[in-house]
Amino acid sequence: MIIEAVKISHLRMPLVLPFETSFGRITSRDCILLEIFSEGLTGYGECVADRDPGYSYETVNTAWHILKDYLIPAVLGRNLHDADDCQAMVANVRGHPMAKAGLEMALWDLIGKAQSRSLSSMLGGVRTKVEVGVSVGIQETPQELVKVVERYLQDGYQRIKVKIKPGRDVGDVGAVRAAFPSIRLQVDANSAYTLATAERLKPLDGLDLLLIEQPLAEDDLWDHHKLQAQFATPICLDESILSVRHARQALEMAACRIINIKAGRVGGMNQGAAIHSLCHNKGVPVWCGGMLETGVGRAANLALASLPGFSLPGDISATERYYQEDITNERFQLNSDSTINVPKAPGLGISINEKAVKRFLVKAESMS
Ligand code: SMG
Ligand code: MG
Repeated sequence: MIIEAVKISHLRMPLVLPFETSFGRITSRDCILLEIFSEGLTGYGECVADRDPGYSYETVNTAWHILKDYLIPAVLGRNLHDADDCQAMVANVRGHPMAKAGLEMALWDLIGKAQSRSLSSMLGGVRTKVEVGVSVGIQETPQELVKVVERYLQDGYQRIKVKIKPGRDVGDVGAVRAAFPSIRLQVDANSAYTLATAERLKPLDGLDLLLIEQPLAEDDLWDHHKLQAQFATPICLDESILSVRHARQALEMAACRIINIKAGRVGGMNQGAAIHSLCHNKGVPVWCGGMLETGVGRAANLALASLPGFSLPGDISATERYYQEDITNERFQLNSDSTINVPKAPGLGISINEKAVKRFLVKAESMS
């Protein structure tokens, strides 16, 4: 399909509740909505880079620059048959995986619409609904955290992830475990510890956690290897895994036993699916991470999580957990068994609420 035009829109959407991690607190979420136009069809994509470089070095502004000055010019007017073509055309740009993944997502949507196939079926998905959990930010006090967790359990979430940071770790997680002895529970430190300070996390090993996510720095596979050797609980890597190669090396050096897959972090669905296959072949569990996506990225995450090796619940919650008003007409609901349905319609299977896009718009630019 010849790419005739591409539009990028920087959006800022208020969150239902503030979200606090070890690197900061946000009350709204920025993203870039991509639209690519070909043969009378529009493909939508979401670039998940946030306003600040807290989770990764990419921000909505670096992604804007890379998309506008490099990635979009690389595909405009060219004939693309699939995501492999897209990946080949942007391969000269080093890094910036979130910018690349946003563009690739829009292409998947476009091609799915042209071929009348859902993203899930194009990727080789095997599930019509996927198990999900909720990621709970750091609260004022451990008691407040227990209350918030209780509310999510009442909503029907059967897996809880608690964000931790130095000083707000063992006490918080211990309080949640004491209140709910049998729930599926895991923690995420977003790189807030060193090998030395992670010593204090040792009591987590007694709390029957599914996993400890990204305790150490993102560029520190080796110390994760040393830490994993000290813990019975599996370490799961998120920020450290930016490619299939990183995933293979992390597994070879036993730096983790589980991998969180986010298409945005690894440069696209193609690489996300490839990391899934690598892990599936080795019997290593994977799950789908989240970046507080709008309905656009949420649809893509559900399709990715429908692949057979996604054996742990994803950070994919219902729309109402994040946004009162979303930019998709479709709202994703939690089923009573803590699952969300995988979209069936062609491409991402979503349609855009243009009024909402206008309301949240910071700036837009079209290129043809
Ligand atoms: O989408 O439910 C969601 C958020 C899940 O905790 C979540 N994401 O490190 O896994 C992670 C964080 C990254 C985003 S923090 C703003
Ligand atoms: Mg994480």
